[in-house]
Amino acid sequence: MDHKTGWEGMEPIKRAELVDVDSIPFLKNTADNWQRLWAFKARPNDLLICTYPKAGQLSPSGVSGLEQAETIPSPRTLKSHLPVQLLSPSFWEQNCKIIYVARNAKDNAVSYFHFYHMNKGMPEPGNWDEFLENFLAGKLAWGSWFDHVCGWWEAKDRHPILYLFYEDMKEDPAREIQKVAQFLGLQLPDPVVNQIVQHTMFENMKLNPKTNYSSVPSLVFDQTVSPFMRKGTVGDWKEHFTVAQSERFDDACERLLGGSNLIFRTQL
Ligand code: PPS
Repeated sequence: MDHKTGWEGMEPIKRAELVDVDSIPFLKNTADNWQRLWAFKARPNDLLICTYPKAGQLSPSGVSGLEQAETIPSPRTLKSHLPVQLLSPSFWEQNCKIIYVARNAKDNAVSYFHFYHMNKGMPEPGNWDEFLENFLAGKLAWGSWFDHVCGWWEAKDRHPILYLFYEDMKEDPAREIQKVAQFLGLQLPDPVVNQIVQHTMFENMKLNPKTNYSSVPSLVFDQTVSPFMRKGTVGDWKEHFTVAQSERFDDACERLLGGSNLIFRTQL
């Protein structure tokens, strides 16, 4: 069978530059499409899954890409990395349900660094130390992790937002799936929950071509550099951070998250 992927004859791609929208750095493509993104029409029964990049959206079936999103039938599951203040107002007007997933800064930064390397459409990552400085300064694509997790945390008191943590999902996936079900007004029998747990296990998603991004050509995602489904653990940061880097992150977390009651676990 002759499968067309749409990637045939593709030229090597150039690493993107970052362009600010409202002082937040975005990939140039996203910034160029800003008017359309902002004007995006949500539907009341849309479910939106939001994360800072590499927090484990666990939802590769969610749609990214404006054209696709506009044409698919309801009820839609959409995903976004937008900081809360830049989400299209239509989602608030339609009172859409939103699930936010946050991951601790250290593991998130490690994952993002590997992704910057393997995704040839991202800007140059620089070395590990430079990358961490950019992470702390909010100079990576999609802006500051701190502002992102805090902004959505505050928004959850005003909107139907279920705020979940990657670490909780790893600790007890069935419990977190039940939280999602309850939020969506669904009653899931235990066998169904167990099936979801199986399907969403890191090891199974890594093998599943629908979730491991193996269909994306290596000119874009070079999975020999780092697989998209890389490690899927809590605490991998210990393999990458020096003591000094770890202390710098701890200080930043205390300073920038201190005012909220937002608490992250960096190990289980
Ligand atoms: S993206 O590109 O922002 O949409 O990436 P995202 O899927 O949000 O995050 C990728 C990281 O999440 C890990 N991941 C998982 N961990 C545990 N279980 C499951 N099922 C799972 N699916 C994705 C993925 O491995 C990336 O983290 P790292 O630490 O790099 O492994």
